[in-house]
Amino acid sequence: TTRDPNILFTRNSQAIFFNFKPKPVQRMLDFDYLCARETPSIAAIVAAGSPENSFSKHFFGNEEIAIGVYNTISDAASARPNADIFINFASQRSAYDSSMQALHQPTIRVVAIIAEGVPESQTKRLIAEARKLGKWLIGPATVGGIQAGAFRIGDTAGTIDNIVHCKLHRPGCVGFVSKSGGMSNEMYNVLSRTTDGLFEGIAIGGDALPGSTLADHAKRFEHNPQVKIIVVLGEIGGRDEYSLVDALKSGKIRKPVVAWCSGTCAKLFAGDEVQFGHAGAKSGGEEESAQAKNAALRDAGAIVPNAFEGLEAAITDVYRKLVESGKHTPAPDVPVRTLPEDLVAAQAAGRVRVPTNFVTTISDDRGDEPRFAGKPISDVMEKAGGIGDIVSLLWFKRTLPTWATKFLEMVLMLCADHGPCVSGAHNAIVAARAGKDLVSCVASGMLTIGPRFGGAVDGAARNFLRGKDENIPPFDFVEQAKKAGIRLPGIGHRIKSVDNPDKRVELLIDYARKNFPSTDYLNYALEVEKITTAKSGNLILNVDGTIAALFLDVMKASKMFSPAEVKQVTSIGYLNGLFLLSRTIGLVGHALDQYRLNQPLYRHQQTDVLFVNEEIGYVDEQ
Ligand code: Q5B
Repeated sequence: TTRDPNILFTRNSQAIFFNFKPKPVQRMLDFDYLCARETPSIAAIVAAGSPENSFSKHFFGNEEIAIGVYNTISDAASARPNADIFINFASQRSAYDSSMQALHQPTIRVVAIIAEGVPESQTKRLIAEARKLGKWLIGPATVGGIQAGAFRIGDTAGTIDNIVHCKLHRPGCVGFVSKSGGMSNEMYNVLSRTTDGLFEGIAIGGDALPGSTLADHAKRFEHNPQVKIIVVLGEIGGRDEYSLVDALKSGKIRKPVVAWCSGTCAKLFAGDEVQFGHAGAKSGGEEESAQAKNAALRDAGAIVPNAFEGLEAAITDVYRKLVESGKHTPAPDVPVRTLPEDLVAAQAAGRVRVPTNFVTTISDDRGDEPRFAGKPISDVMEKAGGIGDIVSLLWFKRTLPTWATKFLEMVLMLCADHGPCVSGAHNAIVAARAGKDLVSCVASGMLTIGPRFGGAVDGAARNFLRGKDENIPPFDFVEQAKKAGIRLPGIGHRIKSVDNPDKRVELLIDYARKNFPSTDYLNYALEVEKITTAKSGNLILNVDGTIAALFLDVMKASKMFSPAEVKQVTSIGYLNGLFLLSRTIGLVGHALDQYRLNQPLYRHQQTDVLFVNEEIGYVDEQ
């Protein structure tokens, strides 16, 4: 950093970037890398509402770096006192407040305001404050500026290709100042062809009241020994160029100045009111015309061509004389570093191929509308009768017949809940009463779904498939499980029994009998039930077992599943998924119910626990 008021930037300058915009931040850091800067030019980012100690990841060449993100300008300035430039990407609504705050930070020397449309009354106050505090304002309504090989404000000078093409990665000898950011880019190109390149370029912005003027920057360049030629691009409107005329006439600027004011064509338009793109670029009195200003500059000693087309030749001529007279030794060309390309950009341009990390086959949201199993959802909605059709597409990737999707819907409806005492609901209730959020309560309930509770559907399907397909007599089927010490999945219930039948099971069986083309697996499961209920009344075919047997019947009767698919359906969790999906409805309901009832923390009764002291081998009663 430097305290010389004429030097705004160096290769070590760092900035605070206000109102986080990832692209210009990365563009600045990419420029730093091209210039082989040792430190990134952005020391801090200010983004209102950012949590304490947050940071943002960016590339500095090949390396990833973390730049601190601060909630307020003063936080950023105190954390990074070396950063003396404030780059303000605020909207025109908040540019004034943030710029004023930045001017009042003792560490900030330069404030660049990018926003267009800042009210002139606010700019006037900012200018007055900047003058009082001895600080520099660049803008508003500017792309910013660039010091070749040292520091770039935001998007100045465009793409990396353009920067390299214009040799902006290393300093030349031209100090350039312009109102227009767009024309600056054009001039960087001209300067790279006609001279050894730019030293520093500032776009002061197109407003009628710029924070700093063409003359302000030309005078700075006069005091900078690295600048040998000053090039100025003014335009119609305003009187800024006359300060430059005064500086030339009074001898405050002695270096060669090549200048041009654009907008000479305004006189060709009928009438006297012509407004160009910039707010300040409008015809006023004769003195504000481009012709008058060009004449005054020429008269004051600036080299002013007869037309914009002559600017390039004028610069070439001045530069050649400077070199020939030995007053300037052309800056050597510096090999430019190659900026690593972003993977996404390289991939989009087809320069690299990258293997994907994920594969999906069930849905796609990339087009005009999402597709479920290849079908546009508008089509699905037109044809689907209910949620069973959606499950059919997203789980089974096919359109099951209506009798089967209706069966799926019955399962989802019938198993949605089974009271507060079952494992899942109980867990959800206890979690809700412990103050947990909805997702945690539902997850806590779901986690109980397993081989004993609700998650016996897949196991039951595998067993009934084997028993039926291998023609194992139901008696043997039960005996084999007994010998192996296995409880048959899908058989048995805590409270339901032969005398207290499960209505859900009855309804499912009734539906299947009426609507399924065949129910071979259900018939086999019911034969098994005859054997188990003969042992004990509660060893009924339970809801899990019924769903399992009937889904086997769906697969067989629909003729839409190969034997390998049947095996897969019964082995990777499809059928337990039906219970999970359905019971989630009840679990959400239970958690919400507890919140609604404002129930206190649950603690289980100690009297309901048998405390056993295993070490001394007796039951410890108190
Ligand atoms: N025994 C469900 O048992 C339960 C036997 C068996 C052969 C069996 C038990 C079981 C398999 C898993 C299963 C899904 C733990 C159930 C569901 C959703 C729910 C829940 C709800 C809802 C119940 C007494 C005697 C013992 C055992 C023998 C028991 N089951 N033998 N195969 N399957 N089933 N789960 O009443 O000789 O005395 O030693 O594990 O299908 O989860 O509403 O509650 O919607 O939320 O505790 O419907 O059947 O019987 O353990 O006292 O056993 O029967 O070997 O014989 P219990 P236990 P022994 S539906």
